Amino acid sequence: MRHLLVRWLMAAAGFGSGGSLAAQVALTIVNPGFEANTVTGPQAFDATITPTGWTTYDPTGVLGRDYSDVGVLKPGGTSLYAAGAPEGNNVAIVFLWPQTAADDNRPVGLQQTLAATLQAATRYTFSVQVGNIASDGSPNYSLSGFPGYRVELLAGSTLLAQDQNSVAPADGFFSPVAIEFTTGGSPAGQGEAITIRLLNLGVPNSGIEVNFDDVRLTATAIPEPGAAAAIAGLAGLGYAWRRRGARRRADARR
Ligand SMILES: [Ca+2]
Repeated sequence: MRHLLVRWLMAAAGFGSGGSLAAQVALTIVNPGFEANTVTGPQAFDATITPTGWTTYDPTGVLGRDYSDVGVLKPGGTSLYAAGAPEGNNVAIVFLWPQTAADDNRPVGLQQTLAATLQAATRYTFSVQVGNIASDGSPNYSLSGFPGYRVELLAGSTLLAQDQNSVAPADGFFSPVAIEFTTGGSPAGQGEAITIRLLNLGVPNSGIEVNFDDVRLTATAIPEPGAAAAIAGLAGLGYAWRRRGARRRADARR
């Protein structure tokens, strides 16, 4: 009886029959770990690939000039990342070189617009691994240092949340980044498609390449305070009914 009552109340409050009060849902990201493309050949990377499911973000036209490009890296067995990829075999590349003064401090990277749209009263958790590639000893360019990163969460053209350089991975390592963002009752961008951006900031004289892997976004519906209180109250009522029924059965056995 109690379960039926709670289920009915949750349905009435808009949580779906039998649904969880605050179920976390993983929103679909195409190719979230950059495993969809195969890196072949003698080198560990392919800078001719735009990872499947992703498009370039390059508002100032930096990519394609000189060697600046995006691609896919398979670091296993190299000294670039001695521990390999954080997820699967591959990671994404955003490589900006050479950096002329005209290219400095221009964010460039990858973005993906999801099928999911921004919902009211929902907590979003966006996480990604950010990598600082180790030097490969090339005399022509140096991968040492780190040009800075920013990851952004948008709905339509509304910037919801971002993380810029909150972690500083050492050369040859990835660091996890997570952003939490909770919408109110009628958020800006509500109903618009969610976009994720992964950017190399192109800070001059401080490294060339940023790598990304294991991109995730989850959504958790936050119950309206009134609905949650009603459910808690009626669940308590159901409990009381069950207790009363148990007492009656106990009395009957006497
Ligand atoms: Ca991967």
